Amino acid sequence: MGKYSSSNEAITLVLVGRTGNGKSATGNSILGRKAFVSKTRSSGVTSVCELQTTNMKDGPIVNVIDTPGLFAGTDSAGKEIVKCIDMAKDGIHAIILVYSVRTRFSEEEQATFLTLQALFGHKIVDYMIVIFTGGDELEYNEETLDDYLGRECPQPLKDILILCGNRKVLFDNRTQDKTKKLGQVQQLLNLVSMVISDNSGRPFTNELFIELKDKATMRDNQQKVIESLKGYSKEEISEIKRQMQQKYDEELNRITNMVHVIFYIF
Ligand SMILES: Nc1nc2c(ncn2[C@@H]2O[C@H](COP(=O)(O)OP(=O)(O)OP(=O)(O)O)[C@@H](O)[C@H]2O)c(=O)[nH]1
Ligand SMILES: [Mg+2]
Repeated sequence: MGKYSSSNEAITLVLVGRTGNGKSATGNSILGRKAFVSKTRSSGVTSVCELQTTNMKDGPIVNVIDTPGLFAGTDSAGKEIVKCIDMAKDGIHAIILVYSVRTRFSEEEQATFLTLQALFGHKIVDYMIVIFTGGDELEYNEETLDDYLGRECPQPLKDILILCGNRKVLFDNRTQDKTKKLGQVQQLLNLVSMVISDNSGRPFTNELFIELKDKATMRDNQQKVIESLKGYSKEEISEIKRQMQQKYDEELNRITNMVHVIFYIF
């Protein structure tokens, strides 16, 4: 297997998409185990971002961040996005847009894509890969992904695929066939590897990212300084710590509100 990133660090992938499209199921297929809860339900199953890690056989360490259906205009959307950025300590190597061949591409999904661009800038498309879930249904109908897209691809989805450099994979998250399971993950990893090399090994970052990371680093450094302070009582140290945490939380709230506002404009 090829080299994935310049320093062979872990690769971080984030799964985004409408609720019920199969983000958690796809995360489990990538990890090769049932790490995320995936269920048939009319309302959202995953409610908070979650990170799980696997060490691919003969391959890289892969972090997978599963997200809730962030873009349904929920109150917690801003908070979850900030949390997701915070979780991706070393940046995000690829963003996986999860669509399903079992449901029609919706206006909400188009809006989600535009929101991601508004929030993170146009360059974010260079990090995107599209996964279509429901490969079993297409197989049942003896169709390929290209057949499906040939008859069922509205213009906005066509545009998204073009912007994403046509990087797309069909996933069947229900299959028991080991070869098929490995094959689809390998196809994804090949695209991830391509994305990483096209981006010169640099994970995604932008001002919002940098600002958040700086704040977290500052807080961690401050905490270390306090712990090494001499001549203060336990109570005084804990009061200083509390004030610092409060300041950090206020900053985080400010950023979270900003993200939230952008979400509501769209
Ligand atoms: N037939 C079929 N069903 C799938 C596939 N992938 C996911 N599903 C089903 O779709 C339903 C929703 O899957 P989830 O993984 O929970 O979807 P999600 O996007 O994580 O949903 P939220 O957490 O609510 O945002 C479950 O019943 C899955 O079994 C697939 O490839 N084929
Ligand atoms: Mg889920």
